[in-house]
Order: sequence, then C-alpha cells, then structure tokens
Amino acid sequence: MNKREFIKSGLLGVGATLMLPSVLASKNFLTNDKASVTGKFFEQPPLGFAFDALEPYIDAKTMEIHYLRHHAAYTRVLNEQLSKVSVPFKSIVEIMENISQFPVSVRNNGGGYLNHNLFWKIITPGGAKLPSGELMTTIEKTFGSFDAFKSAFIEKAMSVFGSGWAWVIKTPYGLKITSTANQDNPLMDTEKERGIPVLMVDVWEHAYYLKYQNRRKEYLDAFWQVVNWDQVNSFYHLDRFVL
Ligand code: MN3
Repeated sequence: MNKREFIKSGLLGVGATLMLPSVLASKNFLTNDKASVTGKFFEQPPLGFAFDALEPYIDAKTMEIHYLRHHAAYTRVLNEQLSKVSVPFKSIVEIMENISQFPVSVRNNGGGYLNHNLFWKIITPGGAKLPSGELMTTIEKTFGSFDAFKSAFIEKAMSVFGSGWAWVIKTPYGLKITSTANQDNPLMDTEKERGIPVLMVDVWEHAYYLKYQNRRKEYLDAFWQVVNWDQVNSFYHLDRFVL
C-alpha cells in the first residue's frame, strides 16, 4: 500500500470516528473521499444557516467574510500543507492529537480548520437558550451557578491577549474553562490543558470587529443568544476521547 492508498483507506476507515462519532464524523465534515486523487484531504463543511441568520448578534458581513475567506483559507492552506508532509494520519482529530509532529503551518491551518468547524456547530439561530439536564447540573455544580459559569467564560475570553479562543473542555477531572492562542485547541498534544471541546468562542478580531470594533465584551455578551445548547450537550456526552 503506497502513501496515497494508506491515507485514503485511513480517511475512510474507522479511525475517522475515533473521538467524534456523531455530527462530526459525517464524510463531508472530516474528510473528502477524493483526497487520494485531488490532494484535497479535508473540505469545508456547509455552514448550516444563512450568513444573516444570527443577526443582530453576529452580523451577516462578518459571517460571510469569516466563512468564505478566513475559514476557506485555513482549509485550502491545510490541504496544501498536508500534501507535503509524510506523517500518516487518519482524521483531523488524529492530526490535532499528534500536532507536535507536524509543521507549524499544519498546526495553524489545521487548528483554524477544525476550530471553525466546531464553532459553526455550536452557534445557531433560535437555539435553546439554556443548557438542560445533566449538562446544566454539572455546570451548576462546577461553577456555582449558570451565571457564574457565563461570567467565568467571558472573563477567560476577555483575558486572551491578541488572537485566540476560549473553551469549555471535558476532562477526567470535570469541566474546565481554558483558552488557547492563535488557532491552537485543547485536542493538541502541545497544550497543557487538554480535553474534549464542549463549547468555544472565537476571539480573533475578525470574528467581531466589523460590528463591535474593539468592544469584545459586547460580542461575548451577545454570543449567548446564538449558542446551540443541543450541540454543546452532544459534545459534552462524548466519552471516547482518550487523553
Ligand atoms: Mn475565526
């Protein structure tokens, strides 16, 4: 089996569902079965809602540029860079988990690719406005109350200096709020605080500057109006990821 055949069989194999069996494991989400002939290993998943669907909380122009230019560029450059590396991989998650073995260009663009895939999933027009069931109970137990949790998450997101992300991750020790720089994420083996991403927010200026300029806090306050708690709940119940 040559390298291309290995990658193709790997992409289509069970390894692709190692950690994210539900929404993320669909073929369009993680992989592209034309990869072996086109060199296009990963494709940008469809957004799932119109650019203007999150108005007035996230404006249409920001969504359009964010998806069509920023996310598309991470996807394109990731594919270009992966065609030059010899490290085998079966899924984007596996790349993240072994990112220390890849060039920094794969770290930046692969992180940018996956982080936005996740982010588009956890925002939605008209989603449930609060978590429910076990997730809500766990949040209240961990952080004292849902409001205290929101404040802690916003505070972490405000503390990111420059470009990065804030996260809620599921760890063997419970839920934790963390942040990463640039396009790093809590799946990467380069991160000190690792876990299953449950909720995340993009605090790169490109995520909010057109509407909110330097007022990151207003963007973060508005963010709660578009959180897809059903999806967050699904991420929370994943347990197949092994640290
Ligand atoms: Mn972004």
